[in-house]
Amino acid sequence: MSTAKTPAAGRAIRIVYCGPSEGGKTTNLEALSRMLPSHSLHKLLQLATETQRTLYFDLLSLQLAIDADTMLRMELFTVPGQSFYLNARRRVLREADGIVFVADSRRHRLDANIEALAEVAAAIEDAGRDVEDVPAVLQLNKCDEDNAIPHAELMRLLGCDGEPFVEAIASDGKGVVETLRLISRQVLAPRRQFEPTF
Ligand SMILES: Nc1nc2c(ncn2[C@@H]2O[C@H](COP(=O)(O)OP(=O)(O)O)[C@@H](O)[C@H]2O)c(=O)[nH]1
Ligand SMILES: [Mg+2]
Repeated sequence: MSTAKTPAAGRAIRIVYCGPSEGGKTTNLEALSRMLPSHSLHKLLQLATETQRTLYFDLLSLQLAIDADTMLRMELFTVPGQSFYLNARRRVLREADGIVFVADSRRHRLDANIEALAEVAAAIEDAGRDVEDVPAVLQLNKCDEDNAIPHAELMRLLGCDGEPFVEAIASDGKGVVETLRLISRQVLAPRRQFEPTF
């Protein structure tokens, strides 16, 4: 009997990692590409395939088995914090199914976080979408740093009290899978009963 799974119809689920430069977006994808295959024993996660760098973003393609017969493609992108061209940013955000905002917890990066967050919100609205309607997760990265702002204070300063967040040390792989799990749940839950097991 064949164990081949059929790909789900339609395009891949797209998750965009945004945030200030040097916050740890690329590090998230690098950590996932290392960590996910070791979780492949779990039924829902088949494999993490490739990373590739382009002018505009990093891309990590994943395939998830969402039930016994169906594979779902998921693409994780990063968008550079500064040098990202407006049109490309709009296009990526227009097509995003979910957003992970990677904040840099270091106190001296607070303004950069606030600026990047405002820029993402503006780009979503430029793309004709309502910020409230786009599934989003905040990752508070670099919480290992001495001058990291405690999470409750940082969430308040970002104007994000009550929003879902994950504390992370992406360079150690901490909080990285949790972040993907949280955004996956938000993106996929409305479509079907889905509980990621990675
Ligand atoms: N201390 C610390 N450094 C980190 C963490 N995450 C990423 N970095 C480092 O921060 C730098 C910038 O990360 P990068 O992923 O390139 O940032 P990007 O510009 O958002 O893609 C790199 O030197 C990473 O190794 C973390 O959680 N803690
Ligand atoms: Mg990067």
